[in-house]
Amino acid sequence: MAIAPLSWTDLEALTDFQVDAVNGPTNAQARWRLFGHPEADVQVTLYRDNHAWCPYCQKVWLWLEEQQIPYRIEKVTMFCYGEKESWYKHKVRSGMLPALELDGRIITESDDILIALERAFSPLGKGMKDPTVMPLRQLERLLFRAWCNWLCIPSISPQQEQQNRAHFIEVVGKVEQALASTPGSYFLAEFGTADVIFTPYVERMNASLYYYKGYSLREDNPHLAAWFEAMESRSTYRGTQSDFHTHVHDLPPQMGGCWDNGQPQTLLNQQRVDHGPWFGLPDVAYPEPENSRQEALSRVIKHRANIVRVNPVEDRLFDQALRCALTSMMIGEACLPPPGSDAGLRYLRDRINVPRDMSIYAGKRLREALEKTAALVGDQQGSPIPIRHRRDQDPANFATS
Ligand SMILES: N[C@@H](CCC(=O)N[C@@H](CS)C(=O)NCC(=O)O)C(=O)O
Repeated sequence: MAIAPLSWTDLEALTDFQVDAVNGPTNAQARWRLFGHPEADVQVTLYRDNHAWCPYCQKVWLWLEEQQIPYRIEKVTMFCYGEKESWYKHKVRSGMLPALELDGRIITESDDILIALERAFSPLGKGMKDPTVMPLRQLERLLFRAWCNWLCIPSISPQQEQQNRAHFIEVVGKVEQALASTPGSYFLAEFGTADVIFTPYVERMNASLYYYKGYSLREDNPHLAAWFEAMESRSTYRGTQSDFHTHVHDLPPQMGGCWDNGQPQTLLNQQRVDHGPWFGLPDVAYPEPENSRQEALSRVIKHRANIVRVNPVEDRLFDQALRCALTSMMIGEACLPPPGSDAGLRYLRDRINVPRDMSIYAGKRLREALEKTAALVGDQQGSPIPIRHRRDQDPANFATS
C-alpha cells in the first residue's frame, strides 16, 4: 500500500542534518573556510566555478583544504552553463578559472597558484618543484593527453579506437608502476602535492571511461584502486568528490565532446549511470554515512522553492511529487506521485550535482528515491541533458538574494 506525501513541515522534522560549512569538514557550499581562525587572518581568495566542475579548481581547493589555510571563496560562472560575471572579467580578462588572490595579487594557472601558495605558506608534503614530484607531474599530463585522445576525438576507424585505448592503458601501466614503487598507497611515501595533482583528472577519467568506453579504471587497476581508497579516507577529498552521473554529463561541453564506442559494456554502464541503481558503481567505495538521507532531505528543503520553480512540470503538481519522493526516501515506503509528474521527477534526478548540491551518497539516495517514485506513474524521461552547453544548470536560476 502506498503512503500519502508528508507536508514540508513534517519533512523538516525528519532531518537534523547540520554542518559547520565554515569550520567543519570540506564542502562545496562554503563561502569562507576559516578552520577556526578569525576572518581577519584571511589572506587568500579562491575564485572557482559555481558547480565544482572545474578540475583545475579542484586541485587548488583540495590543496587549501589539506593545508587548512583560511580562505574566502568567490564563485564564478563557467561559459558552458551561463554568463561570465563582468566583475570577474575585470580581474581575469580571459575569464578562466581558477584564480587566486593572495595578499591583493591575482594569480592564474593552477600550477602557478600552487607554487605561489607553497612560497607563501609551505609545501604539502613534497612540493611542486621537488625532483620526486616533477616526473609525476609529467606523468599526469601524459595520462591526461592519452585520455583526451581516446575520449574527446572521434575515432575514424575501429582500429584507431583500439589504438587509442591501448595507448591509454599503456600509460595507466606507468601510473600503476609509479604507485607500486612506493610503500603506501599514495604517489610518494607520504600523501602530498603529487596526489593532489592527479586527483581531478583521474576522478574524471574513472567516470568518463566507464560511461563512454565501458572501461573501469578503478576496478581494472589494483594500485589505482588502492590510491582511490586512500584518497577516500581523507575528509578533504570526500568533500570535493563527485559522482559518475555528474561528471559524465558535465564533461562533454567542457571538453568539446566525449565520444562513446557503442560497445555492449558501454551501453550497460550508460544504463546504470543514467537510470540506476547508483549504489555499487565504482565511483565510491567508502561505506555510506548513516545520515546521507537526512543530508539529501535538508539540501532539498533549503532550495525547494527554486527546485520547484525551474522544474518543467507545473509547480503544484511537482511540489506534491517531490514530497512523495522525499517521503519515500525517509520512510522507506512507496508514495504514489500525481500522474504526469514522472518526467519532472526524472528531470530533477538528472540535475543533482555532486558535490555542489550534496555529497556522493546523499546524491545517490536522492536519485534513487526520485527514480523509484517516478516509476510508480510512468516511464517519461525529463528533457535530455544538453551536450554542447549546460545552460539548464545556469546558476542565475538559483540565485539567492
Ligand atoms: N591551464 C589552466 C587551465 C584552466 C582551465 O582550463 N579552466 C577552465 C575550466 S576547467 C576555464 O576556466 N574555462 C572557462 C570557462 O569554462 O568559463 C590551469 O591550470 O589553471
